Amino acid sequence: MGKELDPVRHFCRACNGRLHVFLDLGNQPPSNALLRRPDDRENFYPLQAAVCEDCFLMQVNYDVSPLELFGDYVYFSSGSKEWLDHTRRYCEQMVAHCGINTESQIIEIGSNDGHLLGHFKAKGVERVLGVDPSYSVAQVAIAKGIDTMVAHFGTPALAGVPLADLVICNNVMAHVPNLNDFISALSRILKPRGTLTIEFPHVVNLLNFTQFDTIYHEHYSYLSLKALEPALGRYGLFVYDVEFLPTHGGSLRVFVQKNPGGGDRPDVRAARHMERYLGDMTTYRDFANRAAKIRQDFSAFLLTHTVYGYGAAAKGNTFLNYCGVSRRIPCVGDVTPAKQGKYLPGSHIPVCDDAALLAQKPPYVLILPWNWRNEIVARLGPELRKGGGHFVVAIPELEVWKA
Ligand code: DWN
Ligand code: ZN
Repeated sequence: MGKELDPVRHFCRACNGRLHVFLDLGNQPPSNALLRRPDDRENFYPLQAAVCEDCFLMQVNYDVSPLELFGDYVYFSSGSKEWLDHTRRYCEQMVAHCGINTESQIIEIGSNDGHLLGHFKAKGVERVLGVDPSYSVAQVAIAKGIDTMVAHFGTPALAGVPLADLVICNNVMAHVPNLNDFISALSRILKPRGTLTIEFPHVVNLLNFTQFDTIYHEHYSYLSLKALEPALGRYGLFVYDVEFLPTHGGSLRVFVQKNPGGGDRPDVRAARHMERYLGDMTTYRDFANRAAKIRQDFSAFLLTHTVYGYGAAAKGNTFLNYCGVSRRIPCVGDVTPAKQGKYLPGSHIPVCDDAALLAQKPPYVLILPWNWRNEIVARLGPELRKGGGHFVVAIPELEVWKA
């Protein structure tokens, strides 16, 4: 028998340092792989969080193939009104900040359904290009007239990609197994005076607010300035500013250029200060203990209450599968047509639309995407209130309130 390759990663994807595993979420299916039928069988893979002992990049230590994860993607980033507002504001800001004009070339990596590039097009910027590996979401962008390349971005996929004045990487870098190749490709498409912005959920918030549910195979890395700066620097890219954003539980937007000049801006220093405990292993141990407590509290609550779910988010599946929830939750409501009528991976809970959920007069509705809590409360609250229903969130700790 030939020697099998060990699929578990022991060394850091960024710097090759040794990995230290601190949280085991069990064997889990890819969290966006919704099932078409309740008796379909999904693939399960180990889901463990680890941190590099050298550069302190947090990452999963088992890489599921991106082809399996992103081929037929069901996450459409225009599913939330708040997010649409967020991308509109970003467009306004970048037009002013980078002097974007009708001659500028803009490239967005992980362009999903193209709504962000649509904002630039509406301002008369014609040279916009999206790159996304998922055919299902790219088709929506193309139908809207957004030029989109269906490809996994990286150095092998650069043929025909122009040089850009602005390269946008919003919530995409975490989804890349080969971080160094990805950053090298970013550097190659950025004009010498171009700007690159990278937006990502800040790992400091993940750790401080016990957002363990955002750990899933799709997210190969959990980013910080501490881990990102050396990785960017290897390819001649330098951070010159950061911005703190409330999105996805607290994100960082990092501004990068090849030759920024000038000293560190105050927010860069503030971000580094926030990250001062990332090199301390007790940070990770305490986080893992709090995740276990959340599981314990929610499991006890579920035993004594009739709970429905809302928001078939990827993070919801990590949570439900870590808690070992199965059909005890009768259904989960979600506005995304591509998710409705399907079944959650692992738990096999059916996904329905808002009306079908509310028709059941749910006494308790667990909001799985806690990051959209306000928007969801506004959407469901009035109807839920009529039946005396309650909302529940489990993260950062169990909270129950009357609708
Ligand atoms: O990195 C990623 C990010 C940014 O988003 C991806 N890997 C996948 C995705 O993560 P997620 O699935 O946890 O994202 P959301 O945006 O928290 O998911 C929200 C879900 O809830 C969507 O399926 C849409 C749904 N929703 C709804 O049904 N009604 C959302 C809102 C606000 C609503 O009112
Ligand atoms: Zn490392």
